[in-house]
Order: sequence, then C-alpha cells, then structure tokens
Amino acid sequence: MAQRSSGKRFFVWAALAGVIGGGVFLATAELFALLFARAASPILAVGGFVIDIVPQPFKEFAIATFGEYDKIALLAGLGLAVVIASAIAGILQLVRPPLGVIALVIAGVLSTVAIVTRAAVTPLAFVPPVLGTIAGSFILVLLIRRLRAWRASVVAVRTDDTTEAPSADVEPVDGATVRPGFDRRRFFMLTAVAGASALIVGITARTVSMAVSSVEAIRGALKLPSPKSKVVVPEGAELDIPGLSKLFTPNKDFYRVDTALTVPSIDPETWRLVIDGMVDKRVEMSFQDILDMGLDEYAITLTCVSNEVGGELVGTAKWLGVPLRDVLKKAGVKSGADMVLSRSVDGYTASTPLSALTDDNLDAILAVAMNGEPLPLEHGFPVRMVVPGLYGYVSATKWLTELKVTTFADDEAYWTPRGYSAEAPIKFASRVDTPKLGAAVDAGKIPIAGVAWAQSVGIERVEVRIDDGDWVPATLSAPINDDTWVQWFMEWDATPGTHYVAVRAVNKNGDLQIEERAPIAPNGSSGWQRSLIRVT
Ligand SMILES: Nc1nc2c(c(=O)[nH]1)N[C@H]1C(S)=C(S)[C@@H](COP(=O)(O)O)O[C@H]1N2
Ligand SMILES: [Mo]
Repeated sequence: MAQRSSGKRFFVWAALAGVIGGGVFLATAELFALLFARAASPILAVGGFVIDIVPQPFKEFAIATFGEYDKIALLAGLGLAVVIASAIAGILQLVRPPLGVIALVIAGVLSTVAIVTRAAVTPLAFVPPVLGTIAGSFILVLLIRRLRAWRASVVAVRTDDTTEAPSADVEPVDGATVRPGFDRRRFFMLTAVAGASALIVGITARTVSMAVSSVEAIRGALKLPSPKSKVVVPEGAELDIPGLSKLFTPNKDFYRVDTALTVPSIDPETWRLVIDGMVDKRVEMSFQDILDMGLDEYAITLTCVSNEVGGELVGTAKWLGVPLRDVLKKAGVKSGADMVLSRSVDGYTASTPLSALTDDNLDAILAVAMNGEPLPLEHGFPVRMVVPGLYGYVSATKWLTELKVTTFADDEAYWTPRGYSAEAPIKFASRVDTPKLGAAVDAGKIPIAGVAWAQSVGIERVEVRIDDGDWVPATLSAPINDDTWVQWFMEWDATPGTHYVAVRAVNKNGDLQIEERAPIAPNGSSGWQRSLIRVT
C-alpha cells in the first residue's frame, strides 16, 4: 500500500493545483473586468477569437451538431481545454519549474491579445487578464511549493528506518506512520481556500456581468414615447469657443458619482416605485405607469457637493420625465411631513425637503431619459430623481425604488451620519474653462470663457478680474432657463508675463458668489476661482 505514495499521486495533486491556478486566473480577471472593463473577460474574448478564426465548415458542423447550443458547446469546450491545459501546467510546475508558470503566463499573454484586439475595448482592458495572470501564477507557485514540501517529508519519512515517537504532526497514512501531516494539511488548506474563492468570485462576477449586459440590451431596445413638450434652446445659447464646456454635457462625459461598487442592472419590466410613509395611501407604480403620465423635457444642471472650486463634477442634460409633485399627489401627502427619503435599489438614500418636491414653480422630476436616450445604466436606469437647486446627494437618487414621505426628525439619509448636511442647496458658482489653469498661452487677443450656474434662481452677471484690475462684466450666452448653467466669455488682450484671472458670479436675486473659501464638507465648497496663466 505504501507504494501509492511513491510520487504518482503527487502528479494528481499537481494537476489539481494547476486547475486551481487557472481558476484563480479566470476569477480574478472576471472580477476586474466587471469592475472597470466589462469587455475584458478572457474566456469570452478567447471564445470570440475562436469563433472568428474557425473555418466556415467547422462552424457549420458545430451549428449542425449543437444547433442553438453551439455557443454553449464552444464555451464548454473552452472550459475543458482550460482545465486540461492548467492541469498540465500544474504537473510541469512540479517536475520542471518554472515551466508551469511560463505556460500560465503564455496563456495570459494570449488572452490579453485576444481582449485588446476585440472591437470596442476600453484603454484599461489589458488590466483584468494581466492581474489574473499575476494572481494565478502566484497561487500556482505557492501550491506547488507546498506540494513539494509535502512530498519531501514523505520521502524523508520513508528513508528513515528508526521508529520515532509520534509527534503532533504524525498521522497514520495507509496504515504506516508518517510525518508529513503538517505539510499535507498546508497544501490542502490553500487548495480549498483558493479553489472555493475562485469558484465563488468567478461565478458571481460572470453572473452579474451577464445580468448587466442583458439589461443593456433591454435598454438599447427601449422606445420611449415622444415628450409632450420640448426644451426651447434660444438663439445664442451656445458659444463657439474652443475649450469651453458644451451647453449640454454628452452622456459619456457626464460626471458620475455614487456609492455603487457595481452598477445596478434593473429590468424596467420588473421595476416598481413604492410611495409610502406619511401618505393617505401607499402607491406602487410600474415603469409603464410613469410613461403613461406623459413625459416632458427639462433642461437641468446637476452639481455634486464634492465639486471643488473650478471642478468638473457638474453637468447639464436634457431630461425626459414627470413632475415629482404629480407623483406624490397620487399617494396624498399627510400634514406634518417635511422630507422625502428616496431610496435606491442598492440601499442608498437621500433626504429631500418635501417643499422642493411639491413647489409648483420648481421642476423636480422623475427622469427616465438623458440627452435623448434612456438613462445610461450608470446614471440611474430606469428611473432617477433630478431636483434643480439641490446637490445630487440630497436629491438626485439613481436606480430609484422608494419615496418615503417622512420628517427630518424621524429619518436620516446615507450621507447625513457621514459628515454632510441633511439639507444642501447648491452654492451658486462660476468656473473658467479656458485658458486652463497654469496653461501657457500666446500673447495677443484670446477669449477667457467658462460656465456659471445658480440652479432655480439664474445667473444675472459674471465678472472677471485680471491681476489687480477692476471686475469687468463678461458676455453671457442666452440662458435656456434658470435651472441650467450659462456660458460666459470675455476677450482678453494677453500681455507677456504671468497673470491671475479671477471669476465670480451674481445671481438673479442680486447676491454675490461667496468669496470665502470653504471645503466640500459639510455642504459644498465656496470661493472665487483664481487661475494663474502664463503668457509668452
Ligand atoms: N443610488 C444612488 N444615487 C445617487 C448617488 C449614489 O451614491 N447612489 N449619488 C448622488 C450624488 S452624490 C450625485 S452628485 C449624483 C450624481 O449623478 P450622476 O452620477 O448621474 O452624475 O447622483 C446622486 N444619486
Ligand atoms: Mo454628489
């Protein structure tokens, strides 16, 4: 019986170690692909590559044999190939290190090539397979090292003829007393932990990523009814100055801020909005119920409380939606309430003053579309809130699922116990877009231009000061409404040297933008932006 421990069984365990190294490689890659480069799944990329290179007769054979299951057959085949190849890599690593790791690295390089040569990849697509290769190689090296230690101790025991007193590590194997219990346990412990982690992480990441892509497909096929009213963009609303922010921020450039580790993927078919709390009757609405209310188009500028002076966490979009006051009316708000706690499917909450949502003169909305398409998944698909004049964290809940009518005394939103105010109106502000801070520009006439926002009130005036000169009013673009930013510009005859350009705004109430610097916590930054420009 003792012969069974004579080497061959270690090949089996080395093969297992190889398979686990391969599993860790794939699981790590799937996890990072999900987090920041969804097209970067090694298995799918290699699968796609195989489909592309396989000659037509093979494809026909596959379709004839497996029918509509041809893709599944391909993936199963690939999976089997991965298992066999990694088992071989494990054995190689045991008998001829580092050949096993070299094999794994070659597989990593090949899948990286398969990924980055796919269409529509992001610049970071190489990261998941590279991190996967590193993690997989690391585990393979570690497992085989432990396996060797175990084998060495078995050999040591067998060549030792003296019968020693059993130590704590001595365990009977195949009837004989041997010493390698400790090394064996170390090997199997790591095998179990790495194997189970790879299975759980890999399967979860792939499942989530498949759910996301199926919701992407549903979103892509969604046809929204045309709005009852459209935003009127007046003549002269958009200035044509290089470096100046677009009047409407394209969705792909729109800032994104949320606490979601992975973007929630919600099928609008199963989505429900619940309106409850201090209401006459609890109301449940479907996506179709929202559409049936009739959509209007709204232009609103969104701002994040985390936007620093001169920062980029602000953007303007055309939203399609319905007024929140009409939605709340369906449930009937009880007296005594002063807040609506909105909740996202991922548990995030925001506290919005009830008055901001019921005010007839304020366009607080439930939005379903952004700049002419259904909300992008990252921006709250299928339904989010947008409230002019309040920072996003107290008003702009994405992936909305519940509106609870309540009071500030009774309920608290996500950011409130984390150092941010329960209520946070936007501090109106102005920003220089061009010339860029610290930029070097040529002397002569150049435009200084930027944007300014005072949602729900409107911008009256923007003033610019060069060095210690006077504040000079800038020219404003024609405003769409008081809820969107305006563009501003001033022609400047730049003289050689370094100059400071400062900007400040005045809102339509006649208030001057706050000069005093404040950090973003607890309720938004303030201060006039001042940039240094070098003129040569
Ligand atoms: N579900 C959910 N909604 C959320 C947040 C969040 O973390 N989770 N962040 C809010 C914050 S802080 C801001 S500034 C806006 C940003 O919206 P955007 O990512 O579409 O630009 O969303 C708000 N809505
Ligand atoms: Mo925010």
